Parts: sequence; C-alpha cells; structure tokens
Amino acid sequence: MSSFDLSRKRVWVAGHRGMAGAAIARRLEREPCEIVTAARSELDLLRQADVHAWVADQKIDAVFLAAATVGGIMANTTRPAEFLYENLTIETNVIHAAKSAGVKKLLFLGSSCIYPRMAEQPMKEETLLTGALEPTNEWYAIAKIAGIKLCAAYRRQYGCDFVSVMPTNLYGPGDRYDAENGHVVAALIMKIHAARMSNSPTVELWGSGTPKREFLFTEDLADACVFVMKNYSEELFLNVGTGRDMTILELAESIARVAGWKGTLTFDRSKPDGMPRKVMNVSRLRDLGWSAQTPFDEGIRQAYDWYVASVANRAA
Ligand code: GFB
Repeated sequence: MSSFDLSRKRVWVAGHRGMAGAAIARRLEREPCEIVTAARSELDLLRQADVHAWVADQKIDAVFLAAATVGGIMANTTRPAEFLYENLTIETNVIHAAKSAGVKKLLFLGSSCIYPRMAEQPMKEETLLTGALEPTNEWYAIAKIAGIKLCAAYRRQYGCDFVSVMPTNLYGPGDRYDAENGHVVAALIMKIHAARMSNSPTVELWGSGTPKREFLFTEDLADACVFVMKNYSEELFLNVGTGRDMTILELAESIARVAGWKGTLTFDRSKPDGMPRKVMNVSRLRDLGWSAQTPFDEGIRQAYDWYVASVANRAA
C-alpha cells in the first residue's frame, strides 16, 4: 500500500460546513497537519478563476473534496439543474485548480447513488455504468460519476494522485434537518421528535417503507477518508459503507425507539421510493484494513441527541 504523510501538510477540507466535511475536519484534528477551510463568503466554488487563485495562493498540499450540493430524494427530484450544474462546476473547478497548483493528493467524495438502479446487491465498484441509473437522483449521480472519471483522467494524463470514495447514505451530527430537502434519517428524526413533543399519534413516511438503505455514521466516513488519503493511491474508487441495510420502516421504528415515541407510522405512497435497494460491497476497503466501527443503534442515538441539543432545543 502507498503512504501519504499528512505531517506538516496544509490540508484543505472543501465543504467543511457540510455534514461530511465537518466530520472530516473533526477527524483531522487528530492529525499533525494544518487544516485549511474557506467560508462560502470568502470563496465561491462555482467561480473558476477565484478557486484557481485561492488554491494557488494558499499553497495547499492535500484536498478533501467534500463540497457539493446535496439533499434527499425530493431535493434531487425537484432540483435537477442545480444538482447537475453545481456539482459538476464545484468538482471541475476544484480538481483542475488542484492539478494546476501542484496539489500532492486529492480525495473526491462521490455517492452510492452512482450505481445502476437494478445493480446486483451488494453493489461492487465494477458495476458502475453497467445499467440505467435511478431516475430520482440521476442528475446528482451523473455529476458524481463525472467527478470520479475526472480524478481518473487527471491521474492518467497528468500523473495526479487523485482518488475517489463512494460513501453510502450518511447520518450523524451536522446533518441538515429539513423535512422537504433533507435525507431520510434527518427527516425522520425531525418528524418523530416533533410527534413525541406534540403527542401526535401518527407520523407519515414517504413511499411504501419497503426500500432498503445502508446507513454510515458520518464520523466513520471521516475516518475512512483519512485512512484512504494516507494509504490508497489507485484509479479505481472505493465503496465506503457498512455492508448492511435495513428497510425504511425498520429505520423509522429504530428512530421511534430512540425518541421514545410509540405512535403509528403511516405511508404516503404518492411520494417516491427511489432505489428499491442500495447496499454496497465494502470488501475492497475492508481488505485494505478499514471497516466502519459505529453500530447503527449507537450512531442513531448520537444523531438524535445531537439534533435535540443543537437544533430542536434551539428552535424551541
Ligand atoms: O435519503 P433519501 O431521501 O434518498 O431516502 P435516497 C429516500 C428513501 O426514504 C425513499 C424514504 O425510499 C423515501 O421514500 N422516505 C420515507 C423518506 N420518508 C421520508 C422522508 O420524510 N424524507 C426522505 N428524504 N425520505 C440519496 C440521494 O437517495 O442517496 C442522495 O438523494 C445521496 O443524493 C444518497 O446520493 C446516498 O437514499 O433515495
């Protein structure tokens, strides 16, 4: 395995305010490197010239490219232009600026939504582009596939040490708690907490509750990203997940137990289910020496407690 030493390096976490980026910045506090961040007011990643000038000026040695326009199934379905344009623009600006400035290593964060809708489960890295994408998030998927390919192309043509990881559905501290645009874990934590606080007898789930999803605690993702940055230097991207999935109904029941809510779950079948199943084969990264450490029941408790302390109580 290759090794990249973070000691005394200037390491930029692009997207440090997002859930994944913030977790990576927290994890890097344990490394002997200098963490570099840029607020959106200071650097607009959609403006190419600004990104090139900033990266060159900052003498960046390594980049975690976690910046993206993200959201759950409804956001992906209703904002296709934003998801395609903004994610393509962010990644092309940052990746090209990194190459131009001689950045030594870059890690690009993709998503498990890149795989075909009906890919054999658990999904192996090799199944990329072997079938039609899931319509509800094909825009985001195409942007993320382009990012993977851009990193591979810059490795082949320019010798850039740029690698990619494909995280599964994430949850944990710093998630975006938005009932309409949020990912499913954040949305259900919000809804079920509100039901408990108002003694509401029912909570409505979107879809049928039968789709299955894999959920990775964001602190584990961050640890995987640092592990890959330090130890991996190949063109093929790596799946990052737990390798275990559950139905949306089982997810909701877990959150209800954590929240202490005992009402009835109902289903709005007019809302989309999305991918029937989306669990990844995580053996490639496991064989390199990394596996997720946080059991779901522990992670969901931490995510719920963070929400109550950081969001719900502040809003009250
Ligand atoms: O995280 P999520 O919104 O997106 O999960 P994906 C959607 C699944 O949860 C669907 C069900 O089966 C929904 O029907 N669901 C039930 C809900 N109730 C709710 C709710 O209140 N809110 C939400 N959001 N879902 C994501 C992509 O796809 O996968 C991301 O949108 C990313 O961009 C991620 O790629 C890995 O899991 O379908």
